[in-house]
Amino acid sequence: ASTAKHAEVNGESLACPAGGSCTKKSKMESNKVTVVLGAQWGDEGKGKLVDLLAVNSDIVCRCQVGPCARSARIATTILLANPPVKQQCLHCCVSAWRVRQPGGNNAGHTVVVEGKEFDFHLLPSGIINQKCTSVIGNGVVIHLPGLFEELKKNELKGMKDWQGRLIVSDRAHLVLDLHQQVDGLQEAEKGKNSLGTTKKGIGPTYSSKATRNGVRIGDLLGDFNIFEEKFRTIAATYKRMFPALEVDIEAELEQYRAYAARVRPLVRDTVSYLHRAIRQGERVLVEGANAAMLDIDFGTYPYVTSSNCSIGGVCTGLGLPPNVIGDVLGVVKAYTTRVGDGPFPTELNDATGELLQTRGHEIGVTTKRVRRCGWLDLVVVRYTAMVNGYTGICLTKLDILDTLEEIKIGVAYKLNGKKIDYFPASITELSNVEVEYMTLPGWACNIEAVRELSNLPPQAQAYVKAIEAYLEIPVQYIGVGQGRECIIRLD
Ligand code: 2SA
Ligand code: GDP
Ligand code: MG
Repeated sequence: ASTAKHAEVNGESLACPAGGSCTKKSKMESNKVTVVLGAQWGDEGKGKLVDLLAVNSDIVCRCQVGPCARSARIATTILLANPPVKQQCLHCCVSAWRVRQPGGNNAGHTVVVEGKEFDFHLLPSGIINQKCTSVIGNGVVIHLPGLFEELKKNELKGMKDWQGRLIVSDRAHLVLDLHQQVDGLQEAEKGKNSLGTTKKGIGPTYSSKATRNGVRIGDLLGDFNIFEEKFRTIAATYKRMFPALEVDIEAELEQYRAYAARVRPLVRDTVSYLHRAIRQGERVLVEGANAAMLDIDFGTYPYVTSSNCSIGGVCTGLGLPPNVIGDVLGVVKAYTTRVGDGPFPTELNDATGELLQTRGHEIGVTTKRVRRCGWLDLVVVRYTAMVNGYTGICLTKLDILDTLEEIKIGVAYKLNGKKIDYFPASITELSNVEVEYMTLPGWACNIEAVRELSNLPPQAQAYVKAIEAYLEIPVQYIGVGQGRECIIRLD
């Protein structure tokens, strides 16, 4: 009888809006979304975990990423934009002030299935699972030639029946070829201060978005005259800034007419699609791109990408409210890598760094650049855990450490001889920190075939436990090899 008092909208019960003692949840709130995020500088092995979790998912989404919904900083922003309102629960009559929450192809994720390697840049890694629908959300910037190329390439490798299983947001912004050229020109202009971008046009496209000059998929599918006008404006603006820019406007527009027809069947409003799916009980998985240390707000700015690749980006990049987010899995490589420029406190410019690079095949999926390698830096992971609120950790590539006699983990930073209790925002400070390490013995044997934690050598178990103890977050998965099957699951 008590639950009957709950408000109902479209037959859906609402949770106690005042945070009272009612336990009844809305259908949205009771079906939580699982999120996979990179906890370091990217390439932690998110694609492999997503592929694994996709087996129990109906929908896999790419969001590209916005500020952390759980941080005080965002709470303040939300508060200013949305003054609290007093709400009373229709059931328990408790009243309370509540805040209404508002709601690229640079990344490369590799998935190895039965020895075949698939690499995804724009497509969610879950696309190889034929039971899954893949969603490219509004927060992603899309280079249409790249998208169709990626579909074709993976189709040739055996990816099947993607038509009807791929949905693209009409709000996603387009990366134009000229954005990619501008990316290269900007990097060249910066000379020795270049950022080491992928030159995929990510920064210039997000710039167009932020200055409200961008073109969205919806523009392409609407009145082509308006799209054309917007296109010409972007081209003219960038041409003024970079006279060396070469754009054949007429040819580009012709090309986009053709892409409009190709992409049209895939496009819809992904916000209402996802909300309907969640209410209907479909299991949604979100695959974060890049990683928290490349986040434009929380990463090593300016050596970052141009979007928010932390938890907040899941909300802004898909139109999902924070209260539907359930598990947040932080993917942590058992050592650290970084591609591109910028500070890297635990970097190893020695034989051990080379060993990690070669054993780990640390080469960029998108640009084929050699990734810089170093020891696991838990100061970094603890910081990104604050931002992302990981409920669990997936530790990857533990097998790459198999041959080491001893292994170090960065556990604290010192500046001017004093330990610091914050993660430096300043690049100069971060470049000057002295890292304090914990040293653990290696296990010196092959762990690729291990599937139970208890069968790992004691030294490897100790390594995992040390990470868990430091972060105070459970390690739920351990990657011991590249293949889909090479994983230890911990309950
Ligand atoms: P951008 O192109 O403007 O986003 O580059 C800005 C910085 O972000 C880094 N970045 C990446 N770091 C790791 N992995 C990425 N994806 C590819 C991969 C990278 C590749 O999976 O290996 O193939 O080189 C990625 N994308 C961007 C970039 O290095 C800059 O530091
Ligand atoms: P992502 O961007 O986070 O998806 O990672 P990438 O695909 O760019 O890079 C991770 C690489 O490590 C890929 O080649 C994966 O196939 C590989 N990988 C993932 N997990 C493991 C693991 O546990 N062991 C080994 N040896 N390779 C792994
Ligand atoms: Mg990658």
